[in-house]
Amino acid sequence: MARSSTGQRMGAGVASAAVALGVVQLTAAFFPPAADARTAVGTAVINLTPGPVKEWAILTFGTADKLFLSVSVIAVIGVLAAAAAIWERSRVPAGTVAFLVAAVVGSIAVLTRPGAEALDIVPTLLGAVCGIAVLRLLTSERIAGSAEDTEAKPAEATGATESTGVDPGRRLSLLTFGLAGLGLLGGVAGVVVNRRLHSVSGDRNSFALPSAPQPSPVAADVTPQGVQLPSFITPNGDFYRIDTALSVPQLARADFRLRIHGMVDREVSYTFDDLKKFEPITKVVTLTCVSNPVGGNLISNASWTGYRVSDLLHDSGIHPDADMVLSTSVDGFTAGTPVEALTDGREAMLAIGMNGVPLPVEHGYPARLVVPGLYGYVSATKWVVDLELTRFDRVQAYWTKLGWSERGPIKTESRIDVPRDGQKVTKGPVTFGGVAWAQNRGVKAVEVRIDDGPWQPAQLGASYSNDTWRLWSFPWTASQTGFHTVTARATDNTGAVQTEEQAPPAPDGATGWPSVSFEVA
Ligand SMILES: Nc1nc2c(c(=O)[nH]1)N[C@H]1C(S)=C(S)[C@@H](COP(=O)(O)O)O[C@H]1N2
Ligand SMILES: [Mo]
Repeated sequence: MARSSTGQRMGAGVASAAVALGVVQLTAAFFPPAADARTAVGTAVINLTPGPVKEWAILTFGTADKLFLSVSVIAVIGVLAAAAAIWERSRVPAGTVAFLVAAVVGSIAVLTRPGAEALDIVPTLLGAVCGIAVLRLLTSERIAGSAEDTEAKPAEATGATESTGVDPGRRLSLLTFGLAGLGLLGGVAGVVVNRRLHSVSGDRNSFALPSAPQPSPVAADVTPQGVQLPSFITPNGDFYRIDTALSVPQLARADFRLRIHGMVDREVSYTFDDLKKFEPITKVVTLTCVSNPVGGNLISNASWTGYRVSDLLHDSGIHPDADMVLSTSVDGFTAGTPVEALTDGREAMLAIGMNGVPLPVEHGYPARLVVPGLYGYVSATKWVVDLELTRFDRVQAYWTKLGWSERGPIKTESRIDVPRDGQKVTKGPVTFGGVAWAQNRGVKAVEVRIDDGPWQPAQLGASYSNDTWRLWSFPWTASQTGFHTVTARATDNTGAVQTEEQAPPAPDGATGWPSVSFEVA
């Protein structure tokens, strides 16, 4: 029986897990995307994570939520591998069994990916085999047992040191570190090779957007003077990003098909080239995430180029009792959008361009939905490949299954950007400001209150359209030193005033007045 120390055992476990993961990642690069067990397992973890925990992760980490997930999953795997290795014995091979269980779990995760085929589990199985081999090697009596001997006795007393120059304990550590390093290297190489082989950035670079009639130009007076606010149009690099995609789907234009089916008279499937027969349009629309807390920044505004969804649906003959379009992305995300919101005058789009360039890959290249007035989770499907006409009482989309509302109209909201919470303001004149939004209804007014004072009208930047946010400013004279608060509330064009009642993002969007404390000095 091997008698290596607990520390050596844990090292062996971590090294074998590293080799297994490295082998999986490297071989998966040469398989279709579904074979990427890292993405498959990560996605399964996301899918199985309870809604409130997901919400917490998005609130806490924002766009870094995926990094957090990856680090947590790797940490958990490391701890499990270390524990399993401690119990690995020749008669009770607990570590080996743990690897086999992991291989089964990984294979199931891979096979549940959209478009997965049986062969896609080959990298996972290969990784498990290599992991078991390394675990067996590092815990074998021949290697680990002799290392134990040298730890028990002074080095000079064992012949090993004299014959090889390296004592077996040291040799075991070197071997463990070396194999762990190789595993890590394999993993990194796998990610890099995968990106090289599957990246659509070349496809994107060679795509020239169709020229669409330009929307009305953004007038200078949409931006209030005297205060530093977010730019009316958000540059692509600053646009918020939220999705469940652990690795950004790489869908080339040539592989793109948009299938329209379900409760229709005629099923259709458009290739990317087929889309050219529709009239391109450009529209400025502010996108908002339902997970945006009061005062949060999961909201951005862009000029989108694409086609009217109503044009795409026009010839399919929608059955009158269909009330939902279930849109599905190439990686299996779904959103349920009222048919009405896609066919009424708001001009919901299949967008292919963002601020004058092809959609950035992380924002849905080659095509996504943009629906004015609805939160992203019920409308803005990126990498979209399927539109099914159906009914709200028949199917539930991704987030609705997790307890979020089946319909997600954007609520009338405002945000204070200046001052920042805790900011020091010098006595005298100062201008505060922020943004307000009520997409598809439009913002009519913003009011501001200092401490418990009366509500005063803010100055509004010009309204661009009902589908875009509105920037506002509030010139004020700070006279009393000390701590103060500023609170804001918006009114939309239906006359509805932003509610004071505080609600969390779940299930249908946060509410409450934004309030910021500052100090006059
Ligand atoms: N394929 C896919 N599309 C998706 C999502 C997703 O997880 N997967 N998330 C939606 C959500 S919740 C939001 S708020 C918007 C965000 O779009 P953006 O990342 O371009 O800002 O995308 C929507 N489209
Ligand atoms: Mo969202």
